[in-house]
Amino acid sequence: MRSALPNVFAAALCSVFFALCISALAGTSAKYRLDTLAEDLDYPWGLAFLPDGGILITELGGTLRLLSPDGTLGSPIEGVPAVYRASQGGLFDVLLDPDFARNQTLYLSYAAGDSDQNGTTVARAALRNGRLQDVSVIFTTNPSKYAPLHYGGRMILLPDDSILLTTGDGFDFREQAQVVESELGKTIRILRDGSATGNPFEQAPRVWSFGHRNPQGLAIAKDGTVYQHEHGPRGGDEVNIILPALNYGWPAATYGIDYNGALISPYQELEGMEPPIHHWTPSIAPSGLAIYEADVFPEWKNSLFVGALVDREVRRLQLSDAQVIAEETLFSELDSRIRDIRVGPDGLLYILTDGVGGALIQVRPSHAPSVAAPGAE
Ligand SMILES: [Ca+2]
Repeated sequence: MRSALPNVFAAALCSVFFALCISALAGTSAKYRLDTLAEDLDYPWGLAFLPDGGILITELGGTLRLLSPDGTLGSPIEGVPAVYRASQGGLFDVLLDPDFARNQTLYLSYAAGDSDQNGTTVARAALRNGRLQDVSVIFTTNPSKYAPLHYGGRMILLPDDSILLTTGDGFDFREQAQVVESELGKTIRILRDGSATGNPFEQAPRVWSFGHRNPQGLAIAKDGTVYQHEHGPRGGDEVNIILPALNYGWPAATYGIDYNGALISPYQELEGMEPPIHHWTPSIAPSGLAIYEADVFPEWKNSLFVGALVDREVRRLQLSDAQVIAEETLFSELDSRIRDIRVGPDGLLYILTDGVGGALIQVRPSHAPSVAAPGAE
């Protein structure tokens, strides 16, 4: 479809003005092309790669779609539990069970409830004969809240095959992010049957870490490091490394201010609270997070890829020893709000653009032959 030219002019300039260009260039960007694999998606939000090469895609309105290995986009899969679709609420992420090939089991995160009482919820189901069966709710955020805002909703598997889930602070309930017993503004760790053992807080058995605002990015590196990002208010979007029992500060410590300009806290950092490893002011509105450790794009190895809704682009953060040493803007030619970005089992990047008419975009090296894909040019 579209290709990016190598950044030869910048590279030439930087050979002259080397010192000025270290952080801007650090690992001159790879040459790539963008192919549209699926389009006319309705607010796509998350995806999962199936063992047979298919891709499951969630849509915020409460539909789950299958992009078959032959490139056909299926009708909504039957059996998805009813979601609370309002404002930021709806169907969020899809995560495959580690034994999916044997048990066809997957997990969906979504907003459930009504305008008085709703919250981030996780259901477990089996995808058999093209529909979801044996659906059971294994997690509901306690307490519920009323605002249809700030749900978090991203899931990953930890190395012990338990599920890590982000929840938001519910917007009107930000102080609860500092209350360990509340499941608002937390990362939650549950076993795959919804039970919880081995977590750090006796009084809050499902809570893994606290002090979060609205995390919509979660990724785990091969070495087990868990990266997360979260929306700040006005400014103060953050990237964090998540460890159990730690306090990530919101709203006691933040680099952002309130939407109306008011100070939320006089503190950007506080003793006993984990500072972000990277933060953005003004906000980019991050959604979707991938860590690139594959070999297809050697220039991008050991990078975080962060989707940006407001900035309509992707930020690549070059890592060294789990620290961000450089930042690069990519894929702004899509001119789209970016909802999710993932690394496929093939080592390629996959991007979901947000909104009505959202698309699944594949990023492949520009020198590699394109596979037959619907919408590819
Ligand atoms: Ca923080």
